[in-house]
Amino acid sequence: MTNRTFTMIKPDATEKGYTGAILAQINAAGFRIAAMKMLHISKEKAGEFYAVHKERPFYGELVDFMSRGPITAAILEKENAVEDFRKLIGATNPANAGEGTIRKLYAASVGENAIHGSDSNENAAIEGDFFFSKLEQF
Ligand code: ABT
Ligand code: MG
Repeated sequence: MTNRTFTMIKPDATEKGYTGAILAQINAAGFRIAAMKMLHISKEKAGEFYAVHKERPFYGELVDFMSRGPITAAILEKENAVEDFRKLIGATNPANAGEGTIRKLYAASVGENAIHGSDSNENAAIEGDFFFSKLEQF
Protein backbone atom coordinates (compact mmCIF):
# COMPACT_ATOMS: atom_id res chain seq x y z
CA MET A 1 0.00 0.00 0.00
CA THR A 2 2.99 2.32 -0.34
CA ASN A 3 1.39 3.88 -3.40
CA ARG A 4 -1.64 5.27 -1.59
CA THR A 5 -2.40 8.39 0.42
CA PHE A 6 -5.45 9.72 2.25
CA THR A 7 -7.04 13.15 1.82
CA MET A 8 -9.92 15.22 3.13
CA ILE A 9 -11.31 18.33 1.44
CA LYS A 10 -12.00 20.27 4.63
CA PRO A 11 -15.18 22.18 5.68
CA ASP A 12 -13.84 25.60 4.58
CA ALA A 13 -13.24 24.44 1.00
CA THR A 14 -16.57 22.57 0.95
CA GLU A 15 -18.46 25.70 2.10
CA LYS A 16 -16.83 27.80 -0.61
CA GLY A 17 -17.80 25.34 -3.35
CA TYR A 18 -14.25 24.27 -4.23
CA THR A 19 -14.78 20.50 -4.06
CA GLY A 20 -15.15 19.92 -7.80
CA ALA A 21 -12.19 22.11 -8.77
CA ILE A 22 -9.95 20.44 -6.19
CA LEU A 23 -10.93 16.93 -7.33
CA ALA A 24 -10.23 17.92 -10.94
CA GLN A 25 -6.77 19.17 -9.96
CA ILE A 26 -6.09 15.91 -8.07
CA ASN A 27 -7.12 13.87 -11.12
CA ALA A 28 -5.08 16.05 -13.48
CA ALA A 29 -2.02 15.41 -11.28
CA GLY A 30 -2.36 11.69 -11.97
CA PHE A 31 -4.00 10.37 -8.82
CA ARG A 32 -6.60 7.59 -9.11
CA ILE A 33 -9.51 7.73 -6.66
CA ALA A 34 -9.53 4.40 -4.78
CA ALA A 35 -12.24 5.41 -2.28
CA MET A 36 -14.36 8.54 -1.77
CA LYS A 37 -17.26 9.83 0.33
CA MET A 38 -18.76 13.10 1.51
CA LEU A 39 -19.63 13.15 5.22
CA HIS A 40 -20.05 15.40 8.26
CA ILE A 41 -17.91 14.15 11.16
CA SER A 42 -18.74 14.65 14.84
CA LYS A 43 -16.44 16.52 17.24
CA GLU A 44 -15.62 13.19 18.79
CA LYS A 45 -14.56 11.67 15.48
CA ALA A 46 -12.54 14.80 14.55
CA GLY A 47 -10.82 14.65 17.94
CA GLU A 48 -9.94 11.03 17.39
CA PHE A 49 -8.53 11.72 13.94
CA TYR A 50 -6.31 14.54 15.23
CA ALA A 51 -5.47 12.83 18.57
CA VAL A 52 -1.72 13.35 17.92
CA HIS A 53 -2.34 17.10 18.34
CA LYS A 54 -4.30 16.74 21.61
CA GLU A 55 -1.78 18.68 23.69
CA ARG A 56 -1.34 21.48 21.13
CA PRO A 57 -2.92 24.91 21.81
CA PHE A 58 -4.89 24.82 18.55
CA TYR A 59 -6.50 21.39 19.19
CA GLY A 60 -9.92 22.72 20.30
CA GLU A 61 -10.23 25.05 17.32
CA LEU A 62 -9.08 22.31 14.98
CA VAL A 63 -11.75 19.90 16.24
CA ASP A 64 -14.48 22.58 16.04
CA PHE A 65 -13.39 23.46 12.51
CA MET A 66 -13.23 19.91 11.18
CA SER A 67 -16.68 19.09 12.55
CA ARG A 68 -18.49 22.28 11.48
CA GLY A 69 -19.61 21.03 8.08
CA PRO A 70 -19.22 18.33 5.45
CA ILE A 71 -15.87 17.11 4.14
CA THR A 72 -14.92 14.87 1.24
CA ALA A 73 -12.64 12.02 2.31
CA ALA A 74 -10.74 9.96 -0.25
CA ILE A 75 -7.98 7.42 -0.73
CA LEU A 76 -5.73 8.27 -3.67
CA GLU A 77 -3.37 6.04 -5.60
CA LYS A 78 -0.27 7.00 -7.56
CA GLU A 79 3.39 6.13 -7.55
CA ASN A 80 5.04 7.99 -4.63
CA ALA A 81 1.55 9.09 -3.55
CA VAL A 82 2.27 10.52 -0.08
CA GLU A 83 5.15 12.77 -1.09
CA ASP A 84 3.69 13.83 -4.44
CA PHE A 85 0.35 14.69 -2.84
CA ARG A 86 2.00 16.83 -0.13
CA LYS A 87 3.72 18.70 -2.99
CA LEU A 88 0.42 19.15 -4.81
CA ILE A 89 -1.34 20.59 -1.74
CA GLY A 90 1.55 22.86 -0.62
CA ALA A 91 2.68 24.06 2.81
CA THR A 92 0.41 23.82 5.89
CA ASN A 93 0.30 27.62 6.05
CA PRO A 94 -1.08 28.84 2.68
CA ALA A 95 1.08 31.97 3.02
CA ASN A 96 4.07 29.67 2.50
CA ALA A 97 2.48 27.44 -0.15
CA GLY A 98 3.98 27.41 -3.65
CA GLU A 99 2.25 28.91 -6.69
CA GLY A 100 -0.38 26.62 -8.18
CA THR A 101 -0.68 24.39 -5.11
CA ILE A 102 -4.14 23.57 -3.81
CA ARG A 103 -3.58 25.46 -0.56
CA LYS A 104 -2.21 28.51 -2.39
CA LEU A 105 -5.32 28.52 -4.58
CA TYR A 106 -8.00 27.61 -2.05
CA ALA A 107 -6.83 27.88 1.59
CA ALA A 108 -7.46 30.90 3.81
CA SER A 109 -5.15 30.33 6.79
CA VAL A 110 -3.10 27.73 8.66
CA GLY A 111 -6.18 26.82 10.69
CA GLU A 112 -8.52 26.64 7.68
CA ASN A 113 -6.24 25.17 5.06
CA ALA A 114 -8.69 23.55 2.65
CA ILE A 115 -7.24 20.06 2.40
CA HIS A 116 -5.46 17.29 4.28
CA GLY A 117 -2.76 14.96 2.99
CA SER A 118 -1.19 12.08 4.93
CA ASP A 119 2.38 12.67 6.07
CA SER A 120 3.64 9.05 5.81
CA ASN A 121 2.73 5.71 4.24
CA GLU A 122 1.95 4.36 7.70
CA ASN A 123 -0.45 7.22 8.49
CA ALA A 124 -2.01 6.97 5.02
CA ALA A 125 -3.06 3.40 5.78
CA ILE A 126 -4.27 4.25 9.30
CA GLU A 127 -6.26 7.27 8.09
CA GLY A 128 -7.76 5.47 5.10
CA ASP A 129 -8.95 2.63 7.35
CA PHE A 130 -10.36 5.21 9.81
CA PHE A 131 -12.85 6.39 7.17
CA PHE A 132 -13.32 3.41 4.85
CA SER A 133 -14.04 -0.25 5.43
CA LYS A 134 -12.14 -2.75 3.28
CA LEU A 135 -15.30 -3.16 1.16
CA GLU A 136 -15.17 0.57 0.32
CA GLN A 137 -11.51 0.58 -0.86
CA PHE A 138 -11.00 -0.26 -4.53
P1 ABT B 1 -3.17 18.27 7.99
O1 ABT B 1 -3.19 17.81 6.58
O2 ABT B 1 -4.49 18.81 8.42
O3 ABT B 1 -2.63 17.23 8.92
O4 ABT B 1 -2.16 19.49 7.97
P2 ABT B 1 -0.58 19.40 7.89
O5 ABT B 1 -0.11 17.99 7.97
O6 ABT B 1 -0.13 20.19 6.72
O7 ABT B 1 -0.16 20.16 9.20
P3 ABT B 1 -0.21 19.65 10.68
B1 ABT B 1 1.08 20.15 11.46
O8 ABT B 1 -0.42 18.19 10.75
O9 ABT B 1 -1.43 20.42 11.28
C1 ABT B 1 -2.62 19.74 11.60
C2 ABT B 1 -3.75 20.73 11.65
O10 ABT B 1 -3.53 21.66 12.67
C3 ABT B 1 -3.68 22.97 12.14
N1 ABT B 1 -2.71 23.84 12.78
C4 ABT B 1 -1.41 23.48 12.78
C5 ABT B 1 -3.14 25.03 13.34
O11 ABT B 1 -4.33 25.34 13.33
N2 ABT B 1 -2.21 25.84 13.91
C6 ABT B 1 -0.88 25.52 13.94
O12 ABT B 1 -0.08 26.28 14.47
C7 ABT B 1 -0.46 24.28 13.34
C8 ABT B 1 0.98 23.86 13.35
C9 ABT B 1 -3.48 22.87 10.66
C10 ABT B 1 -3.93 21.50 10.36
N3 ABT B 1 -5.35 21.44 10.05
N4 ABT B 1 -6.12 22.20 9.63
N5 ABT B 1 -7.03 22.65 9.21
MG1 MG C 1 -0.68 16.53 9.33
